[in-house]
Amino acid sequence: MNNIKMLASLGFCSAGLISECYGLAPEQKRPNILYIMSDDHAYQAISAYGTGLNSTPNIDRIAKEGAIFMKAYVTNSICAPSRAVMLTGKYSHINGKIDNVRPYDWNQINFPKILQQNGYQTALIGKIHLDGIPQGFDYANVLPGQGNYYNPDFIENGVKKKYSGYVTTLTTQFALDWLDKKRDKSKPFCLLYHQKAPHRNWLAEEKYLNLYEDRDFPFPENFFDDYSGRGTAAHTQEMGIVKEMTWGGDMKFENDPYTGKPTNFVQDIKRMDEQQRKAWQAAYNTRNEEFIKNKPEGKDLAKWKYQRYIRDYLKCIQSVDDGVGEVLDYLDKNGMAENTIVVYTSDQGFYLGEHGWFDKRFMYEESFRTPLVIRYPKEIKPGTVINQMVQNLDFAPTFLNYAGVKPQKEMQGESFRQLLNGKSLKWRDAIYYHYYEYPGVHAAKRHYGVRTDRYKLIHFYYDVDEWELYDLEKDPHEMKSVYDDPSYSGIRAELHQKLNDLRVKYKDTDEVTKSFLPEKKN
Ligand code: SGN
Ligand code: CA
Repeated sequence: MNNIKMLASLGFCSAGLISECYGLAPEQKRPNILYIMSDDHAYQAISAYGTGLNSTPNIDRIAKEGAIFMKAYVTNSICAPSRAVMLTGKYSHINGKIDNVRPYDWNQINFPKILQQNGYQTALIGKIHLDGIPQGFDYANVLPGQGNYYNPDFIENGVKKKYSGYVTTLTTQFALDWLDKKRDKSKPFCLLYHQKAPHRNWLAEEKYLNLYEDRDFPFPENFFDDYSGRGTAAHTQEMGIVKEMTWGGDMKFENDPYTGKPTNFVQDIKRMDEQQRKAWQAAYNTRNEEFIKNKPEGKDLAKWKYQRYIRDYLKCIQSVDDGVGEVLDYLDKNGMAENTIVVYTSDQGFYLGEHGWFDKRFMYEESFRTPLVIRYPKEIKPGTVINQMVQNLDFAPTFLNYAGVKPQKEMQGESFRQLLNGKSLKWRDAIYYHYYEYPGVHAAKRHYGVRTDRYKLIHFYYDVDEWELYDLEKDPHEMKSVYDDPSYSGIRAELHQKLNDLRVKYKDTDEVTKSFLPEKKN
């Protein structure tokens, strides 16, 4: 046993001694961590990913001055579970937060708690969507639940208050205020700066209400997908832009343009002040009237709905990107850019019309995958591109690693620092996924699966028992399962084996899966 390990095993690694125990010279400054996360931000809507949809110069700056991950994934593509995974470094079946409905246990260990115990100042600002009082933070100013876009409530260290303004700009303002005035500057910090936007139902900041209205966005090539070539799950989901987007909340009509009946209109309208409401009406009224005159049908209606969706969605992202620019400027102005790790990611991906969908949940690529860019000038070369598969499971061990602290041994992710500093290229060759929230909103069936660099095997279960297999090289848009194609029988067997191995490795056995099934009603 070396000296460090011996000291650690004897319990000598208390707060303050940690940096010495794990090999950091005491005089070496531990990095700050600025962890920026938004909600439902698809990688397709970040210009650094090269899809050409919109322009996000500030998020792109993180990628240019640092690294971009081309294959970053989540373990369970839905909001609250994803956040629980990122905090704990453990899969949903271990941390207990399998869906948006079940309670989250804040008493369990999370990486901010460990950082706090090791001399970090920690803060959580914005959306967290986990019930209960956040633990592990010296300062918390969070939205209740999903939060509101306009004049939202925030809960500051347990005290709820309504604020005037737009949620994205307020969240940024609170983050800057904490960085500048509220933290203990003698300590390194870890700030979770988490935006609600661009979550449904995509309400833009006043100044962006007219952005993109003169642009027609291209349709994904599988926008009119008929789901042939796949099993039941793709056929029975309820996340279609045409079928499931509502006239009120999503399309912003006070009355259904076809029946004239009042819709369940945007709830935030009630929170808006006179001026905000006027800006809204000015932006939507004329366009809505024009639509009512034309009343398109069939594919034209589908296309119109898509354009309204994508424009509103992208407007929300513009405010998120502005906020990123403001915090990056703050670091520059205060000489902190060099010693601060800046991460930008989302709680999961999102469908922007691929397969005709919005929302997420499925293991099909656009929701499974999430954007991830990171900057740390001390260790990461500008322009680094990472092609290995990482998951949100890896955040906790990675941040602890950078802070010079050993992760809790039950954590299931791995530090991806080694990929970024080029020290090791040994890495996993497969990732594991498990989604649970069914029956539930959007009706995406329960499933788990494995993805390798080239293939994806998915098992849909509960009220079906169906397998799908995709060759992502030949079929990147996942239009045809080759599970029953005899020429893939070898690959299929290999993937089944890999899936079993991963279920054993991550302790997600059939018994465990069964324990999370809803009780059958008699
Ligand atoms: C709300 C949305 C859904 C969304 C869930 C979960 N409907 O219910 O579309 O899938 O949240 O989203 S809404 O009309 O109320 O916006 S998550 O990001 O929190 O998981
Ligand atoms: Ca989300």
